[in-house]
Amino acid sequence: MAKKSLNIGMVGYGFMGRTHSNAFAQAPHFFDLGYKPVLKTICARNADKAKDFADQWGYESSVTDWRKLVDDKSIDLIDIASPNDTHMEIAIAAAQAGKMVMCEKPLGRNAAESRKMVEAVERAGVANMVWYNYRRVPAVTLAKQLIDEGRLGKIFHYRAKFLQDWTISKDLPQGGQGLWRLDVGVAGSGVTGDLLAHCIDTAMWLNGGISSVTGLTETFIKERHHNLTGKTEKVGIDDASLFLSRFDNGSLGSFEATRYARGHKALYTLEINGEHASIFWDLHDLHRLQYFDHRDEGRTRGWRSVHITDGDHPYMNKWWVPGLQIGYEHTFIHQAADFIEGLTTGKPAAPTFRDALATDLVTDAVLKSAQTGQWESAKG
Ligand code: 4PW
Repeated sequence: MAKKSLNIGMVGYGFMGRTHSNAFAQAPHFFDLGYKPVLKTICARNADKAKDFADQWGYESSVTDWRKLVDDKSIDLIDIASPNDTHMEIAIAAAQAGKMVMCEKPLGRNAAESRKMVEAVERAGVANMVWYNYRRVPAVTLAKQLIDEGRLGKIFHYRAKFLQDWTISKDLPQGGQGLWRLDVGVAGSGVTGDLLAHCIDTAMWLNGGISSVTGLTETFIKERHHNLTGKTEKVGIDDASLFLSRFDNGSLGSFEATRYARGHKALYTLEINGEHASIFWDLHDLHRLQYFDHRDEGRTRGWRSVHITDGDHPYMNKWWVPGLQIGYEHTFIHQAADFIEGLTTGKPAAPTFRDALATDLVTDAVLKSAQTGQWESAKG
């Protein structure tokens, strides 16, 4: 039987525009979905590039003004993969037009923007989701299952890092295509919103809410050439951000993100230590979950390196034969599939805009604490 179409209007054709387009294109090939995603229209400011992107990815048409997507009655879902300063306006307009909305992380440039976006989608009653993709690495999803089953027992520590090194050169400009992440007006913050937000989203999903934080940020390069103004401008983003936290369940968190860790390109690691067991995961080795269980028989007790490639591991029965691996792009495919499944079951897939607001409340608190030098509430 022909499936009902889910017509997608995508905003943005950069790195994330590609990951999202690929996700919607691939999801129906591997997942049995109640709706057929259709790449209807791509929106980007440059008409030629938007047209090329449409041809390359199979979009039916391209436009240069996102309002055309909002006004287009045939579009069901608007997916926002454009820079952070565009998220709020597009999401609110899309929701008011009755469209479903998906948005790249972070939801807003700050929690105040995110709150308005939450209000808009909830008032309109439209399905919504934020692309915190790392939840859907099968090893991370397995970690969630093990924690929810109580295998770790009471949790004492949560530790996460996201390390990169791509902004160390002082000659790297800020602003414009590909470099908007260095422009505070566009991005909202530096590594706090860009990298720590991922760590916080995963942490709260695995270990519950964060109640308070104390943070420390630094901007190592104070001035950079700005591509849009043509002048040397003060840098407003945080280059590195670290914080300690208290979770609602009494456990302690430590988090670090930087773009100044020479040699690391995207090293996202997390470790959780519980009363009975510990878990360690590393994005560079994403199909492995390191697991230690104190209750194992003494002579063979030790860290197990679990290879997450079997059919009984999360998502893996959708892919190849046991032993074969999947990668980064699959996390987005899983997310697209889960979103569509949520439409069918009526049980919305997480993280919703409201979930992502909770993350932005934590990042706001980290930035505030870095200014005040005090512990700050992470609940808004
Ligand atoms: O969202 C993040 C990006 O802004 C990504 O997960 C990694 O860090 C890769 O690029 C940046």
